[in-house]
Amino acid sequence: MSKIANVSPAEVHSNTLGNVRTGLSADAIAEALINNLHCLQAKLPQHATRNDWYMALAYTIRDRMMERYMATVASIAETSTAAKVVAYLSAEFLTGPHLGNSLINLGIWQNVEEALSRVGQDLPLLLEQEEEPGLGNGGLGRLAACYMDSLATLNVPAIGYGIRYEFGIFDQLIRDGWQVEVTDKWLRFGNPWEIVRSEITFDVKLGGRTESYQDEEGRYRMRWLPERMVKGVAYDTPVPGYRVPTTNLLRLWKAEATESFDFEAFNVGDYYGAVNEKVASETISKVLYPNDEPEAGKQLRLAQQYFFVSCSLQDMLRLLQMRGETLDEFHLYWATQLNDTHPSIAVAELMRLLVDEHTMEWDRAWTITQQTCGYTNHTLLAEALERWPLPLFAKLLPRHLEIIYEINRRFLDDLRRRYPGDDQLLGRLSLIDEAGDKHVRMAHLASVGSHAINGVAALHTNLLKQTVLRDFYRVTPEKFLNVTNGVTPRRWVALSNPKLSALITRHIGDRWIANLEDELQHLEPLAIDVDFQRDWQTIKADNKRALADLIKERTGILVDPHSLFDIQVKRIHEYKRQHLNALYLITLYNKLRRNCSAAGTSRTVIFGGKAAPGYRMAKLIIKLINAIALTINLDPVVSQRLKVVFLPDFNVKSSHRVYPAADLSEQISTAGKEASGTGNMKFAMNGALTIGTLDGANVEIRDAVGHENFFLFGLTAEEVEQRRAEGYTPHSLYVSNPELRETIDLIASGFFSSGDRELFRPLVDSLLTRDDYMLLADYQSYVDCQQRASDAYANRNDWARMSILNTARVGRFSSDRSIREYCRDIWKIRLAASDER
Ligand code: 26Q
Repeated sequence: MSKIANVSPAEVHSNTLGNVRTGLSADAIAEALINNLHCLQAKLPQHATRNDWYMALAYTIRDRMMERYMATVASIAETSTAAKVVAYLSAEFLTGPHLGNSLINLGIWQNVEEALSRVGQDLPLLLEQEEEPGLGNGGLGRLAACYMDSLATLNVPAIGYGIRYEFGIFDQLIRDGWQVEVTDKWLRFGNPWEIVRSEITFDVKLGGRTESYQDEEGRYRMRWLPERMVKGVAYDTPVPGYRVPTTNLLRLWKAEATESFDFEAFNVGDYYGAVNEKVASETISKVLYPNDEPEAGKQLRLAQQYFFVSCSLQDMLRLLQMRGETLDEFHLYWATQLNDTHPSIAVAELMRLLVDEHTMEWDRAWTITQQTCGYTNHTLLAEALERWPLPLFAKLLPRHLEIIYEINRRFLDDLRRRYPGDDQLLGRLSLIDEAGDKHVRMAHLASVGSHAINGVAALHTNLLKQTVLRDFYRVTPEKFLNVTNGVTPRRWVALSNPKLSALITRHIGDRWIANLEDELQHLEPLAIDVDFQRDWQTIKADNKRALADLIKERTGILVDPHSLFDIQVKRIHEYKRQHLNALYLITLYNKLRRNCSAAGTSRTVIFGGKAAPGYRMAKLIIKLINAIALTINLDPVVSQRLKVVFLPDFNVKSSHRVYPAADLSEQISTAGKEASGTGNMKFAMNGALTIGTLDGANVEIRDAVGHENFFLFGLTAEEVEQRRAEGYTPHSLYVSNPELRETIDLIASGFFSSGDRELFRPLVDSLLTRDDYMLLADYQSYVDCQQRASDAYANRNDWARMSILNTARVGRFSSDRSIREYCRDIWKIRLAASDER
């Protein structure tokens, strides 16, 4: 044992680390920067590149999180603290860049700015240098990141478990108006935020078969004889709470080859083959699937899910044992949240670990599994519910399939007793879909294996109970509850909108950052204060200029910061109806071509978002938007009043510039299709007014901000269903509405495609023959509503008042509120008195 082992952390801190590693003054930080530049980047200041400075700064900041991080980790692994720990299981964590957020949460922004200026560096340039970890597709992954921030801020000990993808979501280029995907090499220059835990590794079995045997005590048992094994290695990223002691961790697993298995058992004498095996093992954590809906039958995707779930549960068992608790206590120690069905194999894996590997009796293991797991559903789209073909499942996870059969047998037996003779009900609830090719229904596995099932907005939860999980609601209504999503005000206001933050703080103090729900409403009286309105408008104008600069840089398009900034940023999907926005643009274009009076509202309409690489229609929508943009922006008359921009590569980093610059937020999904939406909240927090349907969290946002401060249009979810039931015929709407007909005809004529009538035909045909997402049914109502928005914008002071009210009234959409609800209703975690509201 080295001598240091007996030294208390405080002594280590003062004796060996000293000020250079922990000091928060500008002096200490400046010294640390030079020190890190020297020791870690091997550079003298005069030779350092911008990236060298960025790395030196990142390590300097990371150093300053270590003490709290180690204390939190110790508290998770030690007996002394009795607190329950949250394990947030998610295949995606879309954290975005870490540097700025860390400075905000640690409260050292100004000192760092000062330190940098002493060494001749500029913070904004270094913030720009960070390559963001794009380890998620969109809403679901970003929600996980917001929840990690709130968990730490509320001092709830938590580990986010996921996958350390080597390649995150692709970078999007736009070439000739089309999306082109480029691999995201985010680890190219190293990742200063992570700490590799080479000693924390777990083996994960794959494939092969099972066999029964009798153990020493004569019990009949099963064992799994896998075909291959991979090893998961833990990579930890500290997650500091906002100005609190708690610094949680994001623990992401990287797949590597297991030395023993690949190199000794099978490949003796076959060096080349052994290396190939190694490569094959590592593919598991190689790349994030770029679809925001499941793709059928991709074995590697199932392997990814099982890989990270198995490592995570093994780690949780290890930590439980370190704490000296018995396995019987698992659910008292861990609250495990399943972020959609992607980690739902956890239900079968926990059963396998407890029963097969730790000889626990089935019933006991089942109680523990149900007590620990909670399942969050994020979709109502039937086609987006995860199902795995039985043969594929059996091949990769033979033991889990047996366990699922056993879970199912017991579940159905129980139902048979409760609902005698209702075989249809049993068939609908079964974990196995027997219609046609057999499938495992992952939402059913997650629902049966959890004590709580939640939707992500009030409407969504209600629809869940009536549609995709209707039968589960019938048999276990007590499991269902709603937790409306939220977003973290640290990243989405304090970090990305510093000027607005300063203004708010000047008037109501800075407590809003950690207590949005109670504090932000104090802005309300200021909504009619003309001086405040003026300051508010000035800041919005500044933010719009900053976005205009980004647009210029990325696209070459010049936009007018005085125009109404009308923004739709989100994944490109037919249900989100970016093409309804496009139809409106063409309509407006036609109107302006006929009569472009100087009066009236000028608009800049901005789109951003990625399409799944295999989603043909979504990619065609991007092409259409760019084609319309080209025509309009080149029209010498119309372009005075209207500009259209497709901002390429929308991601967390660019979104920091987008939300603060919006006047109007487009939330126009077909009612009943968007589970919640979270961009809607980010926009409103930054003072944008929403034009939207009664879908997802829009409903609650509208109730919060006041109906008069929200531009509502379109059918309700109920009306959508009714229209469909009546037999919806989009073509008759096309025939009866001349403005709509002119709009669609212009696309079909080849006007936006150099005369090519074929290019956009799939889009036009889809609208006229099926129109699955009912754009045409909502078209007129949308166009009229846009007109109301334009008219309202003409009165700038009134608009400013509404904008302020939007911000002031959306405090409840803080992820702190969501996490409080998860703690209270699902995880049964009591917050410290000081963290209660
Ligand atoms: C599943 C299996 C195979 C391949 C991919 C997937 C996959 C990956 C990502 C399926 C779905 C997703 C992402 C879904 C998502 O982001 N949903 C959004 O979640 C938000 C947070 O709750 C909601 O606000 C949005 O309404 C919802 O669309």
